[in-house]
Amino acid sequence: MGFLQDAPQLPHPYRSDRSLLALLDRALPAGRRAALDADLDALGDYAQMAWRRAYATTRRKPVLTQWDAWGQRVDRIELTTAWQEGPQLTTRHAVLAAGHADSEHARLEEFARVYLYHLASEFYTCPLAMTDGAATAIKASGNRELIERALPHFLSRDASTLWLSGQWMTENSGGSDVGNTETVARKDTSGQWRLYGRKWFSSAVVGEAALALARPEGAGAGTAALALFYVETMDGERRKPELVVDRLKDKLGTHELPTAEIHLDGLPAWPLGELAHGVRQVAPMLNVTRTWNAICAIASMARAISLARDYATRRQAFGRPLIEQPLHAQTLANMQAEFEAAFALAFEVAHLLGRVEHGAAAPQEAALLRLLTPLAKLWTGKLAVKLCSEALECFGGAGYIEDTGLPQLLRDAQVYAIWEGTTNVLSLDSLRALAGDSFEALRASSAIWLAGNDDMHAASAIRQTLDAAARWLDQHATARDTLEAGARGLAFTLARCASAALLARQATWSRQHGEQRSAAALRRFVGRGLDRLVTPDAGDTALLLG
Ligand code: MFK
Repeated sequence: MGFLQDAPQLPHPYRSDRSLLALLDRALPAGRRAALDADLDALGDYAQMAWRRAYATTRRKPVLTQWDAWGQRVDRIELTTAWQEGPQLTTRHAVLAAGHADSEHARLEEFARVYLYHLASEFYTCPLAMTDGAATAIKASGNRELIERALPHFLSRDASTLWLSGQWMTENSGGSDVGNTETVARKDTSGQWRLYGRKWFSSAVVGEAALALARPEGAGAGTAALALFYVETMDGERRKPELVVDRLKDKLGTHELPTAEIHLDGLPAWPLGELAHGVRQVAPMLNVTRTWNAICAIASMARAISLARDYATRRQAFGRPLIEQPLHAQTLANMQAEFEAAFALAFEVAHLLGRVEHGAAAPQEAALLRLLTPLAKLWTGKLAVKLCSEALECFGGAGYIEDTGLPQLLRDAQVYAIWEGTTNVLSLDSLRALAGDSFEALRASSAIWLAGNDDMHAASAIRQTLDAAARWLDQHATARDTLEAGARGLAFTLARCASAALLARQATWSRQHGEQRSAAALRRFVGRGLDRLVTPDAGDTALLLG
């Protein structure tokens, strides 16, 4: 036998992740930090086992059986192994329950778990995200009856009582433009609301409940007339007959996730609150699932970089390991710097969410959270694709071969930029946030994050770029089309500034603890430029599209 290449090995996802360890050591009180360790260690063990198992087993997809042998409609979905393990594992480690614990650190502690678990979960994290979002929206509605009925199930620490919730918004007529929703809510003769319509992307159809947008019969057109309803999908062991699973989607990635097209044919439903402004009511859910999206995106980046770095120590080319080749080392270091900045932003959103929810936040932090949530979601979604693609290239041809497990990383990463709002929809959402006082909150917070950091070049680049963004906003404040056309550039600029300032805060702390890497990440990240502002020329755009 000739030469055989060593496969990449996955270092322990928790114990080897210096970014996560440093963040938790910095942000959590010692007692909470210590209490978290066992769950994170176990989830890291599971992630490492799942990566090894993926090598040894043939990948499967969920299978929908619509009819049983006797002609009965059953719509049964057989799930893959990680999905079968999901309820036990996630309730044992309190993945969802942790996020709703009575502490300002609850969300940080939850999302540390999510970050470690996500890649091993085969996207079981998708229905978990929606369940978390539904719990948050139901709490925000103040609907006591629903809070008492659903939350003990959604946040259960016991797999036998766990319920998952879906989020049924997307329809053929309205993906981003949810205001086009065609699903109708109609009261039956007994006064029970029932939903009629077709939902086009339902990723948690295996769940026991869902939040669904529908238009009460007779209400007007548009977003404001939509209402938000709570539904339950099961009648004991059987799916309710008023919920019909039409088919499972054939997707580019996330193959283990049974995304379905469904019909609602009179499914009983209960309004969360008033029978209008459903999008406003579902917004807390959207902001939570967008946070999940960002954390899962950085988990994909961490996995891709971890494997590429390990492989670079095993693979020799031109007489030395790849990691000693200057250009390869440079490529990996650039990836690491971009990742560390995105990591800082995504976890700041998680931590802020907990602080705001528990009334521990300073007044400006709620406005800051409103802005950073879409920024983190949109930027990490794009960056995950870029870094996973770059990581595949680090393996040469092997990165293009299915049974290395590597192409799946890239295919799955593409979903982050689409789910829960595309990059453009999120860029426009950041304009919504900027209409309030979130820009000033970002400026003030950046100054706090930069305090004590001795990287004067980084501090001045961040300040100057924020000034340029403020000027850009002023200049285009009344030209709505230009503002929208440049919204992506603005959003990337603000995301990069916020991330750099957060990285500076981490670097200051890390230096005090004898660690120089975050400072290097900051220098490298800022060196790659913060300003992505553009003022598109409408005439050129028209010419290019003509
Ligand atoms: C593993 C990771 C797991 C991740 C989960 C995966 C799940 C996958 C399944 C899906 O992808 S489901 C589909 C996701 N779809 C979307 O995310 C919808 C994309 N479209 C938007 O986000 C639009 O911006 C939106 C529908 C929310 C609003 O568009 P409109 O129709 O122009 O509404 P409008 O009038 O601007 O906003 C209505 C109200 O909501 C306003 O409040 P008021 O009624 O008080 O004026 C807005 O301020 C408020 N609002 C909108 N977005 C908000 C928000 N409030 C807070 N936060 C937000 N983000």
